[in-house]
Amino acid sequence: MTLRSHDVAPSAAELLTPTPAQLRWQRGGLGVFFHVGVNTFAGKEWSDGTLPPEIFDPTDLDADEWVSMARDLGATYVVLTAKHHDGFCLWPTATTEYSVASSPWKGGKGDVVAEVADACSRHGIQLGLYLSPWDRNARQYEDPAAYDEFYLAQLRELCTNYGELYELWFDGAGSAGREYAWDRIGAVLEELQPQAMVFTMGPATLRWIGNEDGLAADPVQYVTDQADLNNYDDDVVTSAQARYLPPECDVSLRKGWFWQEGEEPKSLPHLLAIHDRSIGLGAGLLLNVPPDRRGRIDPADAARIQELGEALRARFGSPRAGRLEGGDDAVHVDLDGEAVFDHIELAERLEDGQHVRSHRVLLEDGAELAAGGTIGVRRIHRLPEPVRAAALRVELVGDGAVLEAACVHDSTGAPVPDLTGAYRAPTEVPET
Ligand code: FUL
Repeated sequence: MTLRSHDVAPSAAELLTPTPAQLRWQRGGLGVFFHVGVNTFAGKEWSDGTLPPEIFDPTDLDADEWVSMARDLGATYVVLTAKHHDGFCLWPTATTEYSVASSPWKGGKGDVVAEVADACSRHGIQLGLYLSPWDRNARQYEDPAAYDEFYLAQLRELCTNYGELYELWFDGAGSAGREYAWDRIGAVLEELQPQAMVFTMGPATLRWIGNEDGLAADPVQYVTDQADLNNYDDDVVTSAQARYLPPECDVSLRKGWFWQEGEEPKSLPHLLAIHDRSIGLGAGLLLNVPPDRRGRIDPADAARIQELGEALRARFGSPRAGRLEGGDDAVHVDLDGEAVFDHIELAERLEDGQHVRSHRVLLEDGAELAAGGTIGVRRIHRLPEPVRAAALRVELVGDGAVLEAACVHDSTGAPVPDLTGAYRAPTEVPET
């Protein structure tokens, strides 16, 4: 499979620098994923397109609750599974009867995508949509030319009827070896949603981090010529030329992506570790919080998300910004008087590409506080213990590297991440 640029024939240099939309997305950092559909009502992670639409019947669907939870957590966007691999559409599409229009929910007059889109505009949150290329219900699927038309029609509906989209999530699962009409898909996006970010496949502007654990690892390179495609096999997408393609880390609050009876949310220390290993390393984080059979957030999940929001605010809510002085490869950071801190946050200037290959943070007497590889849009170092200092020195290695910002945080009393946990998301193909 081939990656293509979203832009019309960008130059080689342009390929290595972010578009304004990519930079905006990177600065946004955190998103919340909502997996909901027929699977929610069948206790399944994947289904094969034969579950009856009648089982989709949330008793109390409240998209406002979902989106306000995301906003309170500090997310800048949400992504909703408008269509998962089973083919069931959460909007009343003209392309298939396998949709909410054939369900009892709201007498077949409901539209989950519209409810989430409306809640997003009320709460000032951006909307992303997941439209699975793999479709196990569409009778056209085995006829690629016919399926391409069907899929393009679905994409047009989503790109036309729900306002500005922030991200299109093209999930690679189930699609190994299959080519879709990416040129035409790219043209629809150019025409209808030119600012939307595109996840991993086709005219991608983002790439999957390569696991479903929510974990990046230093170095986090924004320029690459390949990206992993899905969690279940080794398929990768490659492009002839390396290009700017920042990573998104996706992970579910629970074991599964869809709400399942008996599953528990991850612990707060685990979620904080995920935060530090994704956002803290300059990647994006898309955290899944699956609505339950009522169409509400499970109370245990809602409580954990609230705890997470409070913990993040306790750690990062009152930054002390530093004033940067001096040269490009050794920057003096003036903290405007003595500060006690146990986190240091750095940001690199990215407008003309990612340049920092390694860096160190020192006290004025030369004692090293932290060191690492890439910085990118944000790099957070947690110190083993609090430090008192009025200034720092940041040393950068990398041609053209420029430090854009530095600040410190004091997280005294805030919960600590559990960096010892060896949690891995399942990589076996789910039962259908
Ligand atoms: C995977 C899918 O197979 C899962 O069901 C889920 O949607 C996850 C985000 O992506 O590839």
